[in-house]
Amino acid sequence: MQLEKHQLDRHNDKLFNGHQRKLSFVQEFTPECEAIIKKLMAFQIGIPSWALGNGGTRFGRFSGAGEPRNLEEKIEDVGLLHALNRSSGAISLHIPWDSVADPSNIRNLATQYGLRFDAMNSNTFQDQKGQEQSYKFGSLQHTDKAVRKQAIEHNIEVIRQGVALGSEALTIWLADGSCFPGQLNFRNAFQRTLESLKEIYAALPAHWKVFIEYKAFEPNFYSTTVGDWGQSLLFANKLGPKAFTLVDLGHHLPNANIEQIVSLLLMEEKLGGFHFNDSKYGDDDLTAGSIKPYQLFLIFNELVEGMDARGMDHASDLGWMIDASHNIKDPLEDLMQSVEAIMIAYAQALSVDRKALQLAQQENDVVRAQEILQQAFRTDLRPLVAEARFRAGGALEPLSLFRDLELRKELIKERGRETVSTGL
Ligand code: PSV
Ligand code: MN
Ligand code: MN
Repeated sequence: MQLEKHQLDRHNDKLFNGHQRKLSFVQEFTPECEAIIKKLMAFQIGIPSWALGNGGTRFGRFSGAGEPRNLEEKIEDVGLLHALNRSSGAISLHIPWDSVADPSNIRNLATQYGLRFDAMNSNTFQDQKGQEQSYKFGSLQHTDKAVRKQAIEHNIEVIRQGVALGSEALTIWLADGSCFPGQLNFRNAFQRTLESLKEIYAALPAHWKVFIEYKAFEPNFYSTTVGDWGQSLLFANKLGPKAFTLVDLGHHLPNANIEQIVSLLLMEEKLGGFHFNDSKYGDDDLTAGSIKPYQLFLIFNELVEGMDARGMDHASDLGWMIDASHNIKDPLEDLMQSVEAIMIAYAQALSVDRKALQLAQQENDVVRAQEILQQAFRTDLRPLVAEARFRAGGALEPLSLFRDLELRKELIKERGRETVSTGL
């Protein structure tokens, strides 16, 4: 299903005057509006192929109707999102949940929707049908060489598929760890994982990156072999210049200071990318910005500061992806909300008065420093985000257009009510 130009135009025409009034107000009080709008227009967030259906929880799954039934339809969904918000110009695949039978067809289809392929994700946390070795006791860390070999080969196969699609990064998230004290020797597990990662690293094409995603808990509940940013950074440093740490916001112990982690990883030139989501308790995979919007802003504040200090390109030097799961919301609506929240946090971080903040920090003026940050956070910059979307050819209000056109109903007509999308 394609969004028609006349549908977009009608929507934008209807909202244009109100939008202009809000925009002029923001422009009056926000210096550098034009520069912010340009940066917002360039900023794209990768959509995970596994978040286009209702994942449910381990207690149940309430199937959503009209979900994509294959990779082609997932690309169609992300294409629709991108047509609405012009900020979702990439899709991140998970292998083998996504089966790429004909890469050149899939690549052409994505190009038609203006999409590129973000990081490829491997999966050695589940056993697949017909698989020889089991990952019950880990994959790259496994005590049995045959299991490690199988997991290494899978990752190399994912790189191969990614090359065919034009992706340039591999994200490795390992469920490896232990459930009970004494189950494994931490050092040996680390060393075996490192040896396995080295083999995968050696298979990376010259311009590729590998992202090592860490997670403190789940599905192993006593130890995780890549459990935090320290362990991920150790692996990345030992592997070499193409290896980086990936930060998934839901993978920390409660109250971790993620913005500080981000700042130091950037300083070490080892921050590779993000999985955006939000959480209250654990790896909840909720809509970005739905629980802790101030944290999201503080993370972007460090990103903008740290990337500018190193002369990095905001849009292309890191991998920006969402990692979410849906239980009760329409996945496309939820993803639109996440993208919007990320863009708002980014816009607010761009609007921080950096010079004044540096001065306040230098002078230990704690109150002033807080005022500067909160001034940016409490300013409603949604008109700038909408303007960026509008100038890029998107909808002023993507979510209301999606609802007004009853696009989910259209998808149900095409795909039916009983649909199950692959993923979590
Ligand atoms: C693990 O919790 C994770 O965050 C990793 O990124 C996985 O690949 C993803 O979720 C999808 O299950
Ligand atoms: Mn993740
Ligand atoms: Mn996760």
